[in-house]
Amino acid sequence: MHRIEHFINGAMTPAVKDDWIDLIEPATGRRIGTVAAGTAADMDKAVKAAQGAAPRWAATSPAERARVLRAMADGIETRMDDFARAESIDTGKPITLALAVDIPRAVANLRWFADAAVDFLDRSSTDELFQTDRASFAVTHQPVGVIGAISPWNLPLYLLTWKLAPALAMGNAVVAKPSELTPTTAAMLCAVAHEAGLPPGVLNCVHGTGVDAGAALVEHPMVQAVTFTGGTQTGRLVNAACAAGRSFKKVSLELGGKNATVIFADADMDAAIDTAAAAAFANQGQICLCGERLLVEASILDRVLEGVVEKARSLRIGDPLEPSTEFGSLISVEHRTKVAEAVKAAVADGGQLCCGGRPPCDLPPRVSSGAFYEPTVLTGLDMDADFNRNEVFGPIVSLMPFEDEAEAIAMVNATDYGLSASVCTTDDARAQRMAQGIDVGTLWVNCWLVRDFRVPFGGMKHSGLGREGGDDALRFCSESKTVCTARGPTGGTEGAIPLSVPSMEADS
Ligand code: TXE
Repeated sequence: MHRIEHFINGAMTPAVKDDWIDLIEPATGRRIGTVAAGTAADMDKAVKAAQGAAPRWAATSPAERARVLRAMADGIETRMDDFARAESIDTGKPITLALAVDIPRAVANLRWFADAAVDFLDRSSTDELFQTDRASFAVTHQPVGVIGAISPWNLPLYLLTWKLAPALAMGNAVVAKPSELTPTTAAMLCAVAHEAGLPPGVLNCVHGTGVDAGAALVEHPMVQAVTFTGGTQTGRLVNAACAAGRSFKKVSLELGGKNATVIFADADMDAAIDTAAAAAFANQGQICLCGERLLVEASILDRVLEGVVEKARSLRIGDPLEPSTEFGSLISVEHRTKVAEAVKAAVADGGQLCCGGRPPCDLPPRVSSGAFYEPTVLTGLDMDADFNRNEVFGPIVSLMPFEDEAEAIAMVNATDYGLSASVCTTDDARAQRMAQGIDVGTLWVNCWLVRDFRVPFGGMKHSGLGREGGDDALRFCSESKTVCTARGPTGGTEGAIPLSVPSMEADS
């Protein structure tokens, strides 16, 4: 049993109120510990600690900040197995996935942004200098101050470090609010940061529910920017709160998706089926980029259906801590109920279950009470059925036929979301036309979930606001300031717009 406290000003800190949230291992249903149920009072302490530490950290050289971030990455890497085990226990994901993706990616986030910030600030000092005959302009990027980072439960350490690495590397102090369902690796990260020499107050972590701790972070007047990954409804509340205080906060929202995988008859069929199955079932379907819709050219529908069902049935479901397990538990019994209800409603709407649609029955004894749900394949639903429009966030895929490119594009776009899509085709010109027509932040051609740190990541429509990754993240974590210096003895105002005209001042 472990007990997780807040991390404030460089130390594990008891909560102001003696309130605790039970931590449940989703794969077993057992209580494995407790986490502090933070309140506005805890958040205020953390934000003030961050505010106090921010100026010194901002004044530290980018190279020194990069050194500390790399030391944090090393600290996680040396404890890779402990981190992966903790992530698997908290989330129910297979430990092999945590070892192959979640934790290595957290290490890479810290290392990549450490170097990227140095490079960005260096490039900016030469690339963002502009001259006219009247003046020279220099653009600088200074830290924002205190950044609030709110992260979800599906990829806990991966997404937390994705947010705090650019923030810290650019010289900001951070207050993190990890998901109350999966706080363990965040607490371990704070210990690693301390060992790595991150000065007290630069990274703080307050645990607790979204409505208490999360809302208090977003509403705190000393927080200048909020980066949030979570559900679309919550994102709406966060966005409103960021505009409601005395000043506008910068806000970055990575929200849900109802992504489609599109398979044309000319695709490499085996590879396309692998891509569609991975997109549907990875992390038990709990990734915002998962493909819950599978659009298939009508002539190959039966073949793709057969292939995806075979993949779904072949996944080894079991104890997430067993290295042979490929498919683990959902995040909670409550979430499984939500997923099961979405499937029930889909069947009532005319959908046919081709496999899955229930919890597995032959689980090993240790995990027999876990929140498992079989990989599920549905067909026969109309494009505008609820299931095909709303994010379910579970291991379910709905197959639908299309006749031609135009129909495929219309179907991909027929949701309020616009995060990502995958198109499988061997026709490059067709892939280009699809890319033109589809409204998403990321389109994959003949692949899924291939990522590169340098490219922007985010969604259109209800999938979010802004972009993270690469320079976009570094710009979000800084304020641009332009210094315009007059050239020549006249002060450079000759011919300039006469800003001192009273009527213009009145207009502005
Ligand atoms: O997410 P929430 P939930 C989607 C997915 C899922 C649904 C709900 O469809 O079924 O969202 O999941 C904090 N102010 N995604 O309820 O509530 C919360 O404590 C500030 C997609 O778990 O959005 C947690 O730290 N913060 C997704 C974080 O927000 C608040 C990943 C996310 O929780 C808050 C997860 C508030 N008022 C769910 N309320 C993705 N995009 O990958 C909650 N939080």
